[in-house]
Amino acid sequence: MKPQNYQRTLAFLKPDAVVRGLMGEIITRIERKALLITALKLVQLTREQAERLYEVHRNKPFFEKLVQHVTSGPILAMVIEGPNAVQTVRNLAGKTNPFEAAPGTIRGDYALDITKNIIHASDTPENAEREISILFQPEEIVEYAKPTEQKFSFSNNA
Ligand code: 3AN
Repeated sequence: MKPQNYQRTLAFLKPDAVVRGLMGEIITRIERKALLITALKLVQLTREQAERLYEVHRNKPFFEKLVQHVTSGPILAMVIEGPNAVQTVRNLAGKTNPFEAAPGTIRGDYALDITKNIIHASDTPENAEREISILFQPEEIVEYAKPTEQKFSFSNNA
């Protein structure tokens, strides 16, 4: 049975991560955390998709640089599920600024540039649904469970 706090979130590896060959490394971290990847694909974002994804930052000075970066090459988009998936994936990602991101986090370990900071991860369940709908058709998301999750329920489902 799925715990009460079961969520899904949207994450994508930015082009810097893809071209540096870090996809496997980062997918491994997500899998090791026992999260469930229920959709995964390489996408060449259009400018329109990128602008929609980063809608809230439209008036920020870094917006154009950010859109240019995420459309500069493929991204690896994924839907990730699990208990508190939104916060859990953001914890794995680490702080936005790579100089503040703790060692052991994805950004803390692999990034030196705030634009090319390896990974995007939704910040709320509502934004996750909005962002998922920009990148995935419902039929691209697969419903399945790991054998361990079928047998045991999570104990911390407060
Ligand atoms: P996060 O990705 O950690 O949720 P947001 O949503 O504040 O951070 O920002 C979205 C993206 O915009 C970040 N991943 C980063 O690449 C870029 N960004 C955020 N703040 C800045 C900044 N002060 N200067 C340059 N780029 C920024």
